[in-house]
Amino acid sequence: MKVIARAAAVAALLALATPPALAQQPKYQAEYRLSTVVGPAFPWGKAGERWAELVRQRTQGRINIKMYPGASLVAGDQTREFTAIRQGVIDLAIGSTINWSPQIKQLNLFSLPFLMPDYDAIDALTQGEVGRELFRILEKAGVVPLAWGENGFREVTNSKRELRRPEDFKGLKFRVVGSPLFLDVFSALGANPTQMSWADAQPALASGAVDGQENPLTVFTAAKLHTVGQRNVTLWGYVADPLIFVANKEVWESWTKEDREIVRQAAIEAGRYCIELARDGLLGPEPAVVKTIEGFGVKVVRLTADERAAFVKATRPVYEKWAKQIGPELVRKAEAAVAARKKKS
Ligand code: X2X
Repeated sequence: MKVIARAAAVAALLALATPPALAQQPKYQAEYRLSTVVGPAFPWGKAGERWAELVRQRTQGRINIKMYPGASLVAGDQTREFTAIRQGVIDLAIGSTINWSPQIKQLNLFSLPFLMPDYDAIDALTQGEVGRELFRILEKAGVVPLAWGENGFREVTNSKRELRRPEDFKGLKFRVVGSPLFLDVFSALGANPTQMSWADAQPALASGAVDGQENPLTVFTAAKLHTVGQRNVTLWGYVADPLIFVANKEVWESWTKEDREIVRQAAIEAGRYCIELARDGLLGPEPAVVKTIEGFGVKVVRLTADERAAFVKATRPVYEKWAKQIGPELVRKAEAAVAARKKKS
């Protein structure tokens, strides 16, 4: 007994002799790779820069984030981004719900046509119980969700004609993003949709391989889509894609508690900044960004309530089909949150 007690005492002394700071000093990488689809000319990329900057300052450079726009860590294939985060090819990301929805089917929620009539509806989802549920789903999928940002309401544009009625879509070729839901929406309108990455979309528009596309107006202006033939814009606000800030789980766990808190808080602040930029010039009855686009000689179509209702009707079967895939309970919860939303804007 005595011997054992002495051995325990020696072990305790040895443990004390090891300086705790040295024993617990985590190994940090020289650089953490942050993936985004677009760069600093866009609210999304500006938010990435802000996140990196805040973290660098507040950790005194311990955590050095470098942004890789153009989804370049996955060779531009934005629909593979989520898998690459899980695998550790990407350390941090700010991703669109659309691009991650092939892996996380519930993220298709925001792409249900005409679910969200205004910005308050987006907020009611992301800032409420639905948003928390989606974060729990992401956690279960093995990543660490930190904050919400925003890409924005996606308006439809094309080089050929004004789009006022579902019939106007007939036969037009559209580039759509990589969730099959978008193929269904554009097919329901009688158009010919083709999935391609954002990197491929711009040359395809320039060459006329496709006639149109859909993206937020901040993307239209930053990417100068009027210079690749996009002469018509229809404000239909059919879907909006929030952005989500996440970290790879192992990377997250390699940081001290204090550093994790810094990274999370910086993501929340950069997320708010992103939302502010994404809505800047787009609020109110005659938004400044719309005026800017009209100034480029682009025809902007504003739908009447009846015209909008025709699009809601034409896309309703797609809504119903995808509500089943997303999960009827989550969709019902989202509809209730939208109906009960507080009006700010
Ligand atoms: O590819 C797009 O259309 C973009 C930039 O909006 C997204 O990544 C969803």
